[in-house]
Amino acid sequence: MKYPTKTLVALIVGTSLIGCGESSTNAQATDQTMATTLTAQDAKAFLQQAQADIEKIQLPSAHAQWSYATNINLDTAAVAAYMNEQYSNLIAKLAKQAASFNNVEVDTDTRRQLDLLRNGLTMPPPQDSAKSARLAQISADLDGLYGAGKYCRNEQECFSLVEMSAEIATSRNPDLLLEFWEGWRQASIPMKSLYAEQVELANKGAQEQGFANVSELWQGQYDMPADEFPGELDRLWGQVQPFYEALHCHVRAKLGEFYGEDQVPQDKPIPAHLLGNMWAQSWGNIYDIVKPEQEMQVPDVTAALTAQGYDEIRMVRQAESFFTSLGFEPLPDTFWQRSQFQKPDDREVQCHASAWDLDDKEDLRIKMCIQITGEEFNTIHHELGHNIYQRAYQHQPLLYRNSANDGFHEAIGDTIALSITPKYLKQIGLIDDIPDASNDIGMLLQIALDKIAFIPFGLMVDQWRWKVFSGEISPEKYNELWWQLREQYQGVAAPIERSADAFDPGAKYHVPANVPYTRYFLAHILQFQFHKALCDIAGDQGPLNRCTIYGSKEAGTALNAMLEMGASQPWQSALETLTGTSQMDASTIQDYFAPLKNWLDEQNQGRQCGW
Ligand code: X8Z
Ligand code: ZN
Repeated sequence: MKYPTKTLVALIVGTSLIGCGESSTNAQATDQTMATTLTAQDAKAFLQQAQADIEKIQLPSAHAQWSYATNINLDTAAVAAYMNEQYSNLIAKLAKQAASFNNVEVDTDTRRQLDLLRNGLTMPPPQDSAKSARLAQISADLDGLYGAGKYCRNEQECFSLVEMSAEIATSRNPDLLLEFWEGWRQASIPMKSLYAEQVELANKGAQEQGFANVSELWQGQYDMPADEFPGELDRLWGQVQPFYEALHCHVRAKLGEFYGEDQVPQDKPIPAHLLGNMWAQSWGNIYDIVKPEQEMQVPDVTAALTAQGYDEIRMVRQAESFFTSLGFEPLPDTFWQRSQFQKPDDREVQCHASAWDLDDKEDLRIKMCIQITGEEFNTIHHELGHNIYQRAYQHQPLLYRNSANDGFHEAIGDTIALSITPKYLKQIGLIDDIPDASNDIGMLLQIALDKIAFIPFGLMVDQWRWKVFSGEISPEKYNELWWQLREQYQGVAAPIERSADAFDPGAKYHVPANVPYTRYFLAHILQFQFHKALCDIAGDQGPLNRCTIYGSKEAGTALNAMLEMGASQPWQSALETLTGTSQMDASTIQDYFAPLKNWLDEQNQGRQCGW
């Protein structure tokens, strides 16, 4: 997982430590927790030792994960699985020891660190060494199946996910769209039994840690009682839902006009292969189909990048310059030497974009298979946001080297990308003129297709996993529940009947990679709150969709003040530091898109919305 591969969150999937083989320092930590009467001082000593032990394994573990992700083969898989196992075993052991201080009176800071350690694993290994080894092997295998996955039309013609995604973005041939949509989902069929086995093993690990199951562990990461968190998500979704339904209604109507209402029935969910994205999670690629009738000028970043001869590195340099314009340090030379920007053609790699901090010092990297498109330009900003965050909190104690909550990590680069407005594009010479206000509906629609369409997808992925991990759903029902939730939240349906062995959740990276997904839902709410706060600080008076914080040192300083806190305070305090409020709140989204909502409501008059 790559954003902070080596932070606790990532460990989960990611790394591991020196097996059960214990260093003398480890033994000391263990002895302390076995003492009969534990004191606050013991807790502090334990935490200090625990962090030293974790630090030692993090670096080799991160290197093993990097090697695997950038060169998928039998050998790198074995090393990655081994290091993951060692690392997870260490954290699991320390988490149990941390729990022995549950009834010891300690200061707030110590309690927070103990809790972070107790909750630190995404997929906790069972104590039984055969089982923990199996769990690590399954994780590596699932990762590899996804990374090396492809669809072969026949013996000669195979397509990678990157190639099929590019076609799904631009092709308007429904037969080809369907072929690739279905083809990619063949790659996840072999994952199903592995996934089910993994659920059993990780739940066992969670139970040994005192949790009912992995879902409870995942829901307990948000500085509020675990059982209140789902309700918080429902509240936020409720703020966005009417807008989403208006967007859905318009998009379905336009798709119906384009492909015919027999292909896109107007009272049913939208077939998932027609939305310009392999997972129907962001719809910006079909802007041309759903755009307003009235001609509108909307910057075409893909065309501008191509026309100006941008290559992968220049795109990353351009993104870096946004961050330096805010006062952040340039990325180190090693970033440019060690990152993977392009898909190598001599080996299998995990193309899903990620950002890495290998040593909590200067070894920052990204791993992407960059395409020269506006969408990828945004993703580069997304990834650099992770790197900038990682660097900002690197002086915190190890257990605080993470974001305030995982949604914050995902929101920073996206926040910067919200500043890629026409004004900014003109400043960097990518466009010549700033379209006037009469074009705003087009521009807002383009952004809503990416950002608002995403929100219910960002929510449903873990609604599925929570039910899987809690045991509410058995493997025979995995796929059925997936499509039930896709319909319920997104109003999107499988275009063809799914076979009994299909495992469509596995076709989405974060499922085989075990990266929790609620973070992206939160990030899509938070990034608008951050953008508004930063625009205010930068003194931008105009509408939010036209604001860019480019060049504002004041905005950069304010952002950095939140980033450098890392996870040292509850996220509510970090949020307040930047925005003045301690609540996640989608009313900024409502304000940002208000003119578009009115326009959609007008378009939808006389249409039957809903599904
Ligand atoms: O996985 C990502 C990033 C890496 S953390 C590229 N994203 C989610 C996805 O691709 O599904 C960013 C948006 C949502
Ligand atoms: Zn990310």
